[in-house]
Amino acid sequence: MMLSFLFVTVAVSFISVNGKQCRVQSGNENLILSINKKLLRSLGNKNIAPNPSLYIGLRLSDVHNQKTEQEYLIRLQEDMKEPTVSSALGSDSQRSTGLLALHTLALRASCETANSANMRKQLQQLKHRMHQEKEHISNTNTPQSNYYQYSLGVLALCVQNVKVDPHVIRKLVNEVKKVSEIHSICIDTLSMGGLALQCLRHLDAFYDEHLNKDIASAALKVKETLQKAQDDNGIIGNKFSTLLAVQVLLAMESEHSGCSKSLERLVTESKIGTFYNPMALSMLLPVLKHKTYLDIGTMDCLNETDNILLSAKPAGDIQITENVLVNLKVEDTLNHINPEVFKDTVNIPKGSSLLNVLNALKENEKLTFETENSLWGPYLTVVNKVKALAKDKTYWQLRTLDTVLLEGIADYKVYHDDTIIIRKVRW
Ligand code: B12
Repeated sequence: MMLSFLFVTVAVSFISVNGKQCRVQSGNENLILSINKKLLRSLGNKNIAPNPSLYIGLRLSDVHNQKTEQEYLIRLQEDMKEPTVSSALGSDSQRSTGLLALHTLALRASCETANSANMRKQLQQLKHRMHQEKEHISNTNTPQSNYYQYSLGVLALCVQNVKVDPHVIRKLVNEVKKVSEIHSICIDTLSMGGLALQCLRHLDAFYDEHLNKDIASAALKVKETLQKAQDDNGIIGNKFSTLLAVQVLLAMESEHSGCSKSLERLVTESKIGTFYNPMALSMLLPVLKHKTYLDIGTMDCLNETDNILLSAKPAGDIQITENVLVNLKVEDTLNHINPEVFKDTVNIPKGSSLLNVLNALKENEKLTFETENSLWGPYLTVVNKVKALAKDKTYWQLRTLDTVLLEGIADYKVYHDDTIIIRKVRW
């Protein structure tokens, strides 16, 4: 009896000591502060719709610039009042499930509680949307949006202790179990599912034993799949999906989670400037602060600091003098008769983005294209009048000769002799 007590004590302390290892090593405080400042500065762009993820990332930090965050919250609230969002393709559409969920999480991160009229309305809307999503899955086998957004919806309700419809949960559990078994999993989607499931584990009083068991085993499956996907350098999927995967490992922190190796890698990548897209920064800052989206539910906004000062923006890049040659091919693989849409070589200043390349061709009246604004930046939707739309489950894939780009048109920087292929494919 005494021996088994001793064993339990030792085992528990081993887990907690090991758990604590998933922390950024000391000496990186200035790096983390500079990331916090970059994210705060990114709020200044008034030309694009406010992004709830950026606000959430900042709220999960332990240091703040209250005025900047407060002003952004006002912009977010104004935006939430808009019933529809305008699309670059000319039609007004309803706000996506993911955006609705992120707005709800942002509102909670501002410490608006579940009883406020504002929040009640938001939660009601989200519950209704999740019902529609669930029906859509029943009828077509896929959500109206995608499983990443479906999971975000569950998460946003769950962190506020709102009972999520068991049928909605069941669909998430099934999907997570299914995708964990297949080879080409989308790590981001699996991670968001894992966060939602981990949150649901704390709401077990709402559900029967059978569902609780399934939630726990699906959450474990996510953790195991992420651990299996982790490479020797700590990358899980790719550099960007590692951001969310680390959140999951942090949220499920336990013995040998592999979390610290990936966290260390994120620190290294941060030092070499891999993460500059505000969306990536908003997912990076919480994990550097050892926080996850699950922590939003317990935020009380009391005794917060207000000590981040934003000095003038640091000087921009050095003047570019050199030019580079870039080959661009546009193909519509779904058009078997005439797949080649466009082909040319462009002479462009070094350091240009793929968007700069497309703009240069547009200015010379060689090519036309359209984009739609998204949380990650401009999303390419139409090239030379050929549309690739979500409703048809097609998209313009950005690739080189042998790899798929890890960034969008505004972020990817072309280099000399680069060959970019923009290919219409199905997803
Ligand atoms: C689902 C998804 C897709 C779907 C979107 C279709 C759909 N309706 O489901 C498909 C397969 C088409 C797709 C395409 C691409 N994706 Co994608 N995608 C995602 C995922 C898993 C979820 C997006 C989402 O629903 N967000 C929630 C909602 C609320 O946000 P949203 O901004 O309104 O969502 C829309 C946009 O994000 C847009 N979108 C999707 N991917 C991308 C990528 C970029 C760069 C941009 C600007 C927009 C965009 O589609 C979303 C749905 O309408 C994210 C993962 C993540 N962590 O965000 C990756 C992610 C955003 N995608 C990524 C990438 C790289 C791409 C591609 C550039 C891949 C490629 N080489 O072609 C292309 C975009 C090309 C283009 N035409 O501009 C990266 C972005 C990393 C970065 N640094 O920019 C992510 C983070 C995945 C990853 N870890 O690598 N994607």
